[in-house]
Amino acid sequence: HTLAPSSEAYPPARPLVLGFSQLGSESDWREANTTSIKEAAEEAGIELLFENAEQSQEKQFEAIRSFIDKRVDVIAIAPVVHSGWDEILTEAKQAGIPVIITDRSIDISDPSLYVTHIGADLYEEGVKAGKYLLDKMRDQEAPIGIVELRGTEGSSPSIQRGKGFQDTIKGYDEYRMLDSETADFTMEKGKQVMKTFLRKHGSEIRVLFAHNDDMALGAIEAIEEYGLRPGKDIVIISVDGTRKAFEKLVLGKINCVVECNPLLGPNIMQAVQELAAGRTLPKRIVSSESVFTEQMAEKEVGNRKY
Ligand code: GYE
Repeated sequence: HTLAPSSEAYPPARPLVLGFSQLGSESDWREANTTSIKEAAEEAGIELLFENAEQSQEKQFEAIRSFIDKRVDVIAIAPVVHSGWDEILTEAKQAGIPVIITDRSIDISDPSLYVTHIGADLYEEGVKAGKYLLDKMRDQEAPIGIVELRGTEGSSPSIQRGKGFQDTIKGYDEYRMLDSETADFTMEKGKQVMKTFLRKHGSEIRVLFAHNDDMALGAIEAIEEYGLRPGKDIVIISVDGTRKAFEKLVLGKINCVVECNPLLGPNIMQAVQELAAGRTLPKRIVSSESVFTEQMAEKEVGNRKY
């Protein structure tokens, strides 16, 4: 897709208009992502139409249709779930509006329905979590019971982090997945679901893999209320790398945080401008990320930007 650069002066005389469909505001990661997008748009002089879908794909469809009606220059979508995007993206394509997919990935039969996907390698994050676990528990006695707090059902971070983790530990017989439930990426549900895990499995639980920090923070409360020590009696691994999770890492209540960078605003605005200038973008733009353990936490906690 291009925005007909030859028939229009570049930079264009009017500001570019970006319609952004944000999936929700379920976590600290998401808040940081939204702030980054708003600030970067402002900085780049891009007019931003921003809609929050509160975790509803239906609401995302409505937002995207309103962007099409307003004939925005570019549409960007942080998609709540993995599937079901063919029809709405076809509508955008027919209207001649290029679509950027950001953060979560989508499962689509025709890849020409979007120009690029900007975001982290979510499968790799699950692999990193699994590798940390193998390392950490190397000399521990079997069986090692694991519980998993999954993200939003049908969302790509939940599917891919879960799969990356499973693929990494499979073949090691000492590990046993005791339970795996969705807690929708929120702190409140993380606490609630962890409570039921503890009620069902008690001290058999040696490891918690939480698909994001907010759920891990909720689970920590549940574990303490149950009378166990998070990070000691139960090893905790989570994903994102928010400041609040880092504070728990410093205290040894979380053992490992796999970083997922929400600060995608500048990348997205750059992509919008390049599309407007008629350039072709790479189909995939991956952000680079680290893994942090308790030992590294003290040094890093002051540097966290989200
Ligand atoms: O990990 C979680 C958020 O899609 C990668 O969504 C994102 C995830 C992030 O709610 O905290």
